[in-house]
Amino acid sequence: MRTTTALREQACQVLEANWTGRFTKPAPRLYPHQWSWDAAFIALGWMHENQERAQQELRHLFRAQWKNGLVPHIVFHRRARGYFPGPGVWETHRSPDAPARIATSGIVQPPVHATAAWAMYRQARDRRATRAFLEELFPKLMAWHDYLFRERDYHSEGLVYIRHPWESGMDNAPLWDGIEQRMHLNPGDRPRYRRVDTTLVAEADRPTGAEYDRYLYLVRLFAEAGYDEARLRESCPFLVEDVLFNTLICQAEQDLAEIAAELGDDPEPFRQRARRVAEAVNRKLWDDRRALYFDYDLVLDRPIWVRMAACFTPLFAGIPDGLQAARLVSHLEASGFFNWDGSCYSVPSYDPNGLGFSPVQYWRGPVWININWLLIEGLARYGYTEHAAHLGRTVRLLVERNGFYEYYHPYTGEGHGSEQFSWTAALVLDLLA
Ligand code: 2M8
Repeated sequence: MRTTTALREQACQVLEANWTGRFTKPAPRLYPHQWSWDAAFIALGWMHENQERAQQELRHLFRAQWKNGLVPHIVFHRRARGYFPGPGVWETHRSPDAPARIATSGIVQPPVHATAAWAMYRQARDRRATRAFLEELFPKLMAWHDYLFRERDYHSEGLVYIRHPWESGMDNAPLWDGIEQRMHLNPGDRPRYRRVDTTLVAEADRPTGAEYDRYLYLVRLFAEAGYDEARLRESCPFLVEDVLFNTLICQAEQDLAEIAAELGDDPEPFRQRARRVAEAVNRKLWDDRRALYFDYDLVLDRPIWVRMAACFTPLFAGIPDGLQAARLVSHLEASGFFNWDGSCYSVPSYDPNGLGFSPVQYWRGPVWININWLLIEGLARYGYTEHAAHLGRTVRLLVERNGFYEYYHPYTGEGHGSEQFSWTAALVLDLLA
């Protein structure tokens, strides 16, 4: 077993190697630009080593915020090549809201930013310097959350929707299989493109060609609609109220309330909005018979009964009551997601007994460190400290034995996807702190 100091040093080396001088790349070659939720997780790691870098990470992302408050899922790095789809595919100039001089994508990712900013402030040795940063970021975070509630709450019910699998952060999760099958593409609808990802990591670890066709089809739909949300809301074949996304906005609103209070503003509107999301998640996404939260397909107007590790994450935002939490934890243990005996590295991203489970294919089974981090925090929040500690040990074992990979085979622990993956390193730094 490596010492904690050695592990921390290695994690720092990963972040340092991926630091571009302006932001931290998620991975050395596979992801050469800045990604939105990666930036927040990465800031949670940097904050233990270098507050300036942590702040720079979020500053760089929010500099690319759209006029309507949207925080893009990718901020393109001018000098970087070798990623598909690049700025030309997104055509964000068709939107009056996109920044003129910064190339970005036109979709979002889960909102972890206020959570990262508040943690950075609490962690800071020099609170005065960090307070100035918090003051600078506060209006941008508000605009970001306002955008989500203004543009993405279809029924004004306190839940925000996503309109692309990439917006969930869990790109090829089995959650989307049904919707993607419904999206029948005629030959003329099939975009022509050449992927780069499969030249950099094993093809079997990545989404399929059929999935990429649909990802690109949706991007073209958005560009052709000029990114006009009112139009997209009515025409997009993919509209989902996602458990993970809504959990993270719920927690982010709670953290924004703390930030507001610290800056002398009224925290109550943010607390109210967080409560409203929590109530809506419990009302609409909680399945009492199955004791689990499920995504909701707004197009078919019905739940998506697919069991992902993400379905347990409302624990992170304090959404379930004590009884629901106890049932969730029993479910976690009984279902093959969580193993005390080490027969499987907990927690795989998707139900090991589920249809289409794969131990190597991206979001269809492998263990992801960010999902584990959310579950560790959530279990600890409800007093399940032994469970949280067990997951913490699993994460440590995975990186010690295999390195800082993007995701891991749940049975062998072998690393998959990209090596030197930034959020794995960053969240290990946070867990070791
Ligand atoms: C993955 O997604 C990108 C597209 O956004 C890709 O596959 O090219 C996902 O794992 C996503 O959650 C992550 O933010 C991104 C960068 O790490 O990679």
